Parts: sequence; C-alpha cells; structure tokens
Amino acid sequence: MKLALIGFGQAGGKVVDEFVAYEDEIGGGFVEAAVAVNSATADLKGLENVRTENRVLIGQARVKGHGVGADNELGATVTEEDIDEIQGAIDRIPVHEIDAFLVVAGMGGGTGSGGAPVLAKHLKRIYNEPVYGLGILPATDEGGIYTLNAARSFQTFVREVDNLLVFDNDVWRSAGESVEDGYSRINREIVERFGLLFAAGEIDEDDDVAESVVDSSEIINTLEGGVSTIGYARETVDTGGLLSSFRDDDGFDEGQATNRMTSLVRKAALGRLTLPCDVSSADRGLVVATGPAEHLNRKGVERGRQWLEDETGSMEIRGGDYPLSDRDEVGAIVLLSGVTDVPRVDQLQQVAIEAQETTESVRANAQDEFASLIDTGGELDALF
Ligand SMILES: Nc1nc2c(ncn2[C@@H]2O[C@H](COP(=O)(O)OP(=O)(O)O)[C@@H](O)[C@H]2O)c(=O)[nH]1
Ligand SMILES: [Mg+2]
Repeated sequence: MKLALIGFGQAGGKVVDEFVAYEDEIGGGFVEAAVAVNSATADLKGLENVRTENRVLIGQARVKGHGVGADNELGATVTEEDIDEIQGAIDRIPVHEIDAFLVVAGMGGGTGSGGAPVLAKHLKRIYNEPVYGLGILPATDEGGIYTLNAARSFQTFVREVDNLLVFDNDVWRSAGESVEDGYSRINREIVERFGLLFAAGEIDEDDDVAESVVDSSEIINTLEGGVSTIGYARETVDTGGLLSSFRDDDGFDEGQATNRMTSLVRKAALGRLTLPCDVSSADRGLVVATGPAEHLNRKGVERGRQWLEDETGSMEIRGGDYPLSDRDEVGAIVLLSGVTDVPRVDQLQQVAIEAQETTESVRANAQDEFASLIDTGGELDALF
C-alpha cells in the first residue's frame, strides 16, 4: 500500500530515512512521500534520504533549532503552534494517491513523543485516509523521564490514531553494543518488518506469479483499531545451482514447501515480536508469505493462517503472498492487531497512573501549604 511517512523527532526521522532506503532496496513502492519534522536542526541535517524540502523545522521561535530536550509537553506545544509549517509539507503530498498516513516517533523523548499525537489528531480532522502510528518504546534503562514520557505519549497516541503499531527498543537491544550501532541495527529490523508488510499491499498482480497477493484493503481491515505487533521469521532457500535445477526437473517438492511455510508462520508468531504480547489476545491477524514465487505455496500459507486462527480464537485472520523474485530466502510476516494482553503496556499504564497520583498529591500538598500560608498570613495580619 502507498504511505505518506512522517517521521517526528530524531528516532522518527531516522526510521523514516531507513524506510526510504529499504523501499529502494526491495523495489517496494510503498513510500509515496517521506517527511521529517523536528525541533532540532542538527537531527534534520543528519538525515540522508528524506528530501531537504520535506524536512520541517518547528519550534524555532521558542527553542531556536536546539530541540526541546526530553520535554514532551513543550514538544506538543511547538507542534500545535507550528502545525501550519507541517501542513505546508503535507500539502505537497498527492494525498489522493496514498492509502494511509504513517506517523513514526520515539515515545520516550520530547519532540516525537509530544508532537506525534498532536499531528495525528490534526491529520484525522482533515483527511479521510487512515492515520497509523509507529511508536517506538524506550529501553527501560534509559531512565525514568523516558519511561514517563512514553507512558503519557502512548496513551494519547493510541487515542489519536486508527492503529498504533509498536516497536519496543527494550526487547531488541544487544549487550555490548554501542547505542549508535544498536540503533542502526534496530532500525533495520524495524523497516524490514513494517516495510515488508506495507510493500506486500503494493504489488501489481502481474509483477510476478503470485498465488494470492495481499492487497491494501486487507492490511487496512486488519489494522482496524487498537495496538499492533509484528513477528517475522525467514529461512534461506536453494534458488540456483545444480541441485535446484535437478529438483525442478523432478517437480518442486510441494510437501516440503508447505511444511516450511507453516513452521515459519509459527516461528514468526511465537518468536520475538516487535511488541511482546500474548498472541491469543489478538483480535485480528494477517499472515504474509514472502520470497521467490515458486517457494510460496498456497497450502502452507493457508495452514499457517488456520494455525493462527486456532491460536487466537479469532475469525479475522487473513493471509496472502508477497513474491520477491531475486531473493534466496522465504519468510513469514505475522501481523497481530488489537492485542490486549501486553505486559509492557500494563507497565506503562501503571507508571502513568502513579505519575498522575503523584501530581495530584503534590497539588494537594501545595494547596494545603497554600492554605496554611494564608492561615499564617491571617495570623500575621492579626499581629500587625
Ligand atoms: N529504534 C530507535 N530508537 C531510537 C533512535 N533514536 C532514539 N530512539 C528512541 O527514541 C526515544 C526518543 O528519542 P528522540 O527520538 O531522540 O527524541 P525526540 O527527538 O525528542 O523525539 C529515545 O528514548 C530512544 O528510546 C533510533 O535511531 N532508533
Ligand atoms: Mg535525541
């Protein structure tokens, strides 16, 4: 499907930048437009693939291009104030040609965390196209302010978008890796999963001999609401050389291809998800088989799809192919949508509630103190 990608803040911009590179690499055709919004000039300058005229600096009057730090309330404020600047860039997108907007942001910082929900709300008011969010959760060791920002932003972002696709940095870190190396590896993992999903809805029927291609309406219907997560598993296949030509003569091994695809679907769903959750809590699902057309067999996808139906108890599990001809691997993408049993989200909600309680008790204390000051004031008045 065709997307207008809008990267908000540093993480958002970098991931959108990477999406553009990935689309180019796989010839995916799912990026209709790519925009980056930030309050920090340096972050916008650091991008490679987002066109210069599509980089929007906001909050200049307040922070002069230096960013809002980790202040996501300021991030929200400068977005509201400069929404016309952002709209200016969106006006250049041929919106009638897109299937959806995708607003990408790290939830733990300031600009993206505060601004992405504001932008999503704005887009929904103006356009009919679905507005999806891709929210990146901070690693837990980043510290309290990041978690608190994420807790608040997550709640708001979920409410403003048609679906919030989530990636949790915390479960994708590797020990002994620098932050920079870590992010470039992680960003690649992000765009592979979400990129393959969106590219799958963008194939021409005659691009390749697909058995049953996924179309954008199937992705849109799966993303009907709530929170989503993706699983992905792949395996190298023999696509050339003596052995495969021998086997082609012999007839392609259907049984083997079926079994392989079925286990790839299970591995994808039960392996590391972008947001770990209880698979059975998913409301809807989509299974996409990727790889060389001759390795994508309908029976395998169908068995995998049925397995996911059993696993989730959902009647809304869709399935299809995304043929990628010049690849030596087959893969399965499993999109789980409307998931409810998500430990990380429970944890963030708890943090948000505690923060709310703290704020209230601080306010109550302040009121008491104020009241006692007034009382004291009264006594003082009486003295003089
Ligand atoms: N996956 C990923 N996460 C990032 C990257 N950069 C920052 N983050 C995460 O995003 C959060 C917000 O940081 P940042 O995007 O710099 O904040 P902002 O610029 O104020 O929106 C951080 O707490 C990290 O968890 C990145 O390149 N990739
Ligand atoms: Mg940053």
